[in-house]
Amino acid sequence: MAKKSNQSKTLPIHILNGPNLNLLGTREPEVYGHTTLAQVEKMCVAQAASHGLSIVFRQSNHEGEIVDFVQEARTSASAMLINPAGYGHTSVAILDAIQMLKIPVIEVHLSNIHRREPFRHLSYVSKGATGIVMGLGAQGYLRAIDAVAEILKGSK
Ligand code: CA2
Repeated sequence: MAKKSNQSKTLPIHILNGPNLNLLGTREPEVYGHTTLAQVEKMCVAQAASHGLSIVFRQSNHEGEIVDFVQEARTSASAMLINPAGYGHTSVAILDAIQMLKIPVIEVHLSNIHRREPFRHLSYVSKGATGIVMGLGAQGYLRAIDAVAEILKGSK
């Protein structure tokens, strides 16, 4: 009979994407690039696997659903990446949910929100984030996964 391993498997990294990101790659490529969200997901799966990690990748256009996803991460994720999209600039509810997490949280933005319109300069989510990656396009998700892998390695 196969021996039971006492090595516990790391929980997946949850990657949450906010409103309109389902349309990524189809409009405003000069701001957000040509990569679709499905392609970003594939890239994230590969990057996480290179660190021996797995991901759960989600997108929602609904604030309450994103709050539900964040709450779910409390017990089923080792870390969370979140591109809150427009809700980053408005949602105290998403910030409140993030502040209940005890895992690393990396906020990701494709664009550098500080080079854009003043109303994008404030992100409520930033107050609850361990770290922030912005302005690197889809590559930013991969760098955020690298950061999380490093943090999780250090906490083992
Ligand atoms: O740069 C980012 O990642 C943003 O989170 C993207 C949000 C924007 O409201 C934030 O200020 C910065 C917008 C996501 C909209 O997604 C689109 C996808 C395809 C085409 C146009 C927009």
